[in-house]
Amino acid sequence: AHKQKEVAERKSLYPTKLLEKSIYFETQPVSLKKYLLRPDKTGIIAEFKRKSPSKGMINPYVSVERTSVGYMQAGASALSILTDAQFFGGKNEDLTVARKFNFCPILRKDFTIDEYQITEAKSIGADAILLIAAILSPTQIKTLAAFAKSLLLEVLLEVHDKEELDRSITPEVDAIGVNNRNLKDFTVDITLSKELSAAIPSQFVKVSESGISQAETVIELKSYGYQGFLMGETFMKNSRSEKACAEFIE
Ligand code: IGP
Repeated sequence: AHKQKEVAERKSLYPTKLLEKSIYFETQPVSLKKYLLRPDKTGIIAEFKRKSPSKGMINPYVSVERTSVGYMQAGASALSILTDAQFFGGKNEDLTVARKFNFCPILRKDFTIDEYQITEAKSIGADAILLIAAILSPTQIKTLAAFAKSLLLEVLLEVHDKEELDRSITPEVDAIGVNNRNLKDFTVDITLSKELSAAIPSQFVKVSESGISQAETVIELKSYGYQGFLMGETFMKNSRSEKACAEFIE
């Protein structure tokens, strides 16, 4: 609900017509899907987030420039940038900064509920957006994903269980993310990714999200068919997040 208000406010300040003047409507997007499938890459989508509802403040003074460049130098396949202010302490400018300093796919991590936010994602230089099955109807998912496609943005659809997966899956999305974090009690359990893997059709890139802190876990999830690994806290809780990422990948 806080999103609806926030989006309405931004819409009146920066109408769609204005956003469409951004140079990113003319530049070629970088494919998240392709990068995750490249065998020479780690598959790690390294996330930038200052705080979270489950952990509170993680790393308030961290530099998005240093962190994002460091993540990519460490060998990450892509970046995930939180732009939600209220729960994650993010802003659109974080993504714009990351965009200016990196050539790689960038996922705009936000609670997408409106087409306006997708135009906005494009205007700030994102290559992919997130749709969360738990907060959207199957029709909304289909419509928003088709709209993203029309702007050449890729879509990561996030699910938490088999029921969400079955009702939400649609050919307009590119990747399916299984979120190992339970949204009710914030516990994480990667067995969820293992259980759901077989239910995800092979034309979708499989991403395991949240609670990954061990290289062994990545190797194990790969054996279950996962190609993408979304990791935030493990890196961000270190004041030198990019160093933590480099050490993890080594
Ligand atoms: C990263 P972790 O446990 O490595 O910090 O998790 C990512 O999966 C998590 O931030 C996330 C998220 C989301 C954040 C998953 N889905 C939806 C905001 C909105």
